[in-house]
Amino acid sequence: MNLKKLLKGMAPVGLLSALPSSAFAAANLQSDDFVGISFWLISMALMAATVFFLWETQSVDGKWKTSLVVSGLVTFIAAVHYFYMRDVWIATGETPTVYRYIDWLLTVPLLMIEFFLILRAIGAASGGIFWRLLIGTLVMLVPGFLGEAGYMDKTIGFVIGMLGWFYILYEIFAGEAGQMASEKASPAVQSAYNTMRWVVTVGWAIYPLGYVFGYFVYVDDAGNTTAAASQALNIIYNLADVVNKIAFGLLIWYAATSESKEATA
Ligand SMILES: *C/C=C(C)/C=C/C=C(C)/C=C/C1=C(C)CCCC1(C)C
Repeated sequence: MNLKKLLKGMAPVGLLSALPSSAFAAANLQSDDFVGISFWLISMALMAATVFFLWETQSVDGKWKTSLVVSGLVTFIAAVHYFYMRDVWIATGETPTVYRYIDWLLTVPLLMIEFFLILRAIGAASGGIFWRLLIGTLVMLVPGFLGEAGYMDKTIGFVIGMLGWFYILYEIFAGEAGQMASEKASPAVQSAYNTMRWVVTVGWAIYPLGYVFGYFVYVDDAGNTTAAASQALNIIYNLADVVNKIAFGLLIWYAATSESKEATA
């Protein structure tokens, strides 16, 4: 590897090494705080995943490079938010709703770009698909935030958010996006597209599950949520991020490397 390449590879590493100083530990992590431990573990995993995805752009073919960069941006943005969320949780024991939704508001549209890139690799994806997916995203996330933050009835926010998600599912299974995918494409692109549908259906379903446990299941007789509610909410959202940000990126990486290997073999 030549020096220029090495320096290019080192840039993200340098950037990432500055990250931990942006979030000082406000309090000590307790050994029985499993939600706090999950925040800690996942913040590190997101950082490592970022370095990995950006580094690996060097060993895949052209059209996959952008996909891997987008995966790296998703894990990078999430890593920064996890530092802050981790601190809020450890210092106050409260759910870091605002940081969580700012993270989603940035990373979910990036995942939509990722889906769009896969679609474009399949055929001529129209810009309209991207905008429709983006609108679905906003209809899903904004009412979710309003519900969780207490600006809107929790049930209404949830129901509208579910409709946004169903619309996205409709678009990728039956809409223009869904129809395009059944046309000819390389096996690696086909498998990336199937992975994507699978992730949006099963992987994303974990989030509304977290909302249900956080606001509807662990409720006392007076109708207030209990301590178990915020623990369940955060641990479920955290696990969902491992699946939908790190594992999803790895699946894209797998499709990219298998196709790139085939091309050079
Ligand atoms: C990296 C972050 C991701 C992929 C976040 C995804 C978030 C969702 C799929 C959220 C979905 C929700 C509903 C479907 C109903 C309303 C409540 C939400 C916002 C949790």
